[in-house]
Amino acid sequence: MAEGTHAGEIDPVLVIVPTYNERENLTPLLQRLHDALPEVHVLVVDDGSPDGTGELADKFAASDDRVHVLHRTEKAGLGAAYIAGFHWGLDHGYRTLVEMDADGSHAPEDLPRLLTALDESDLVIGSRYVPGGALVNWPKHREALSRGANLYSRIALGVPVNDMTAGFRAYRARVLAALPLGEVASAGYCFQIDLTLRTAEAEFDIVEVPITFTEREIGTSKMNGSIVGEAMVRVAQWGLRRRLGQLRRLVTRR
Ligand SMILES: Nc1nc2c(ncn2[C@@H]2O[C@H](COP(=O)(O)OP(=O)(O)OP(=O)(O)O)[C@@H](O)[C@H]2O)c(=O)[nH]1
Ligand SMILES: [Mg+2]
Repeated sequence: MAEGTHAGEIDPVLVIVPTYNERENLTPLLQRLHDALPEVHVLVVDDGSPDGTGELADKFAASDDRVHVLHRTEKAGLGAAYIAGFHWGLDHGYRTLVEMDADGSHAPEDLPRLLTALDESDLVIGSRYVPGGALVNWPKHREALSRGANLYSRIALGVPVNDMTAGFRAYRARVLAALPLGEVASAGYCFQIDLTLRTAEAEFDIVEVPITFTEREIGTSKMNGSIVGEAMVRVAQWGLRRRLGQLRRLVTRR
């Protein structure tokens, strides 16, 4: 057992990868991940992908103890897949839980830096929008949408994080264990804003480390208008709640 590991806790890191129709991307992802970090365990959370991603993941799991698969029956969104993955990871005693896309946008080679930064914090966000962060091949309209969403969220919520929608992150298990995961209803990338806000409000330490984000080369994006709409409405509601709370505290202090 490694130093600092308590009984019942597993030292390896769990990388949770939600998948929907990512068959072509899964093999290179697992290969690169285990080349970069041979020790990490992976949990593929597949929502019954029609293209057979789940079956391919099962094949890897059958021959590699580091690979696990959670099958869910229908496409229920990124947020629900991660919540299920978090519960699985916490139940199995992992001390570090990583979020990572399957589409190659997040470079496994960046993960060691995220994990090193987690020694000094509770949540590490792989950030596109801090010095050293980079975007490769991302269409201008997607970058504009992402930067706009982050600016809007930062102003509405007042949380000092530059890349709140980022989906490449490392959490200490104790953060996720402390958050009311059962209450998280956000489905799309708003899920990332939601958990950032909850982590900040619970006063855990958050740091951002720069990453290079690369547009997917294979497969199709699951981003759509309803995902953007969900984020705009929810962030406005959270922002209002936070501002009213601040106002109330200001008034009652007098
Ligand atoms: N299990 C599960 N995974 C999903 C679902 N929606 C998206 N994913 C996965 O979540 C990750 C991110 O989804 P993407 O389609 O790449 O969405 P995105 O990164 O926000 O958008 P792009 O920048 O256009 O790629 C990928 O690994 C997807 O396969 C879902 O409903 N269920
Ligand atoms: Mg993507």
